Amino acid sequence: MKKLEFGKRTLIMGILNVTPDSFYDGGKYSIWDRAVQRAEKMLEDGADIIDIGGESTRPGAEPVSLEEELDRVIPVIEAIRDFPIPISIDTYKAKVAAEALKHGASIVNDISGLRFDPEMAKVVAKYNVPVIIMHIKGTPRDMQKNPHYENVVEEIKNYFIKQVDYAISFGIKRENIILDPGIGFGKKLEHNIEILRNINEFKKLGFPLLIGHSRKSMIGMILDGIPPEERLYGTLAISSYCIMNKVHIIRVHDVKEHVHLRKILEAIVGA
Ligand code: 7PJ
Repeated sequence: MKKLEFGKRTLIMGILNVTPDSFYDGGKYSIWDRAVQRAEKMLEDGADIIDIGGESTRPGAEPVSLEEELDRVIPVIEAIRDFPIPISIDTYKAKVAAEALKHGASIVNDISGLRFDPEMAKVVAKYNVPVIIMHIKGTPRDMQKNPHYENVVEEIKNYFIKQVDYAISFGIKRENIILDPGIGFGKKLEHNIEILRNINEFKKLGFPLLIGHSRKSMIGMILDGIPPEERLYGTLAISSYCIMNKVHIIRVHDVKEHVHLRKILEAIVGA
């Protein structure tokens, strides 16, 4: 079992979309061999984890069928299962998670925080693997339709406490839980900023924290509407902030750039 080591340095999770419609990769890697090539490049560039997803959860995206999602991700997992780094499966479907785990994935990344599929908690408990519990308000289809919070940080913290209890009630071990406030998932720009500003509030809950901000719309909004292709430098700015604040995992498209970023910061402040 490939173990994740937390606390020494921020881990870099490389995003591998196996989708024809993903907002950044734009279908370039939609076919399996392109996905595998991209995974090989991420490994070579120094990724600590590869996160494979077969369904786009960008705002407004339509769900894909179970069969289609399996058909996209399983061949890619099989092709890279012997990599020396762990593979995580980005899905909210228990069946996809179970099949991915059988075929070589060893982390579950659930954007619904174990809520969309009632079987998900059982699968995670059965395979005894780390799980990322993300916060989302609404569903990918409707989440950006005027989300409202009284206190976004408190609401997400309370959600985490509730979902951790839920996970533990199914036999998921505490040490397997990773929390993620879900940048852009039912949040306006001001909410995303508030989350980042209060990053240490989430860490106080005592679980490793993941942040997924890579090339997201909050960066486009701050930078006068630039498109995803131009959001690398903005992404790196937020990543620097995350690394300086000892976030445990950052989920990014651009692995090499982030390995460089982390090396420079470690050279200055110490690993
Ligand atoms: C996230 C994710 C995130 C976690 C996506 C995109 C949208 N999983 N999957 N956290 N985002 N855990 O990459 O823009 O922020 S898909």
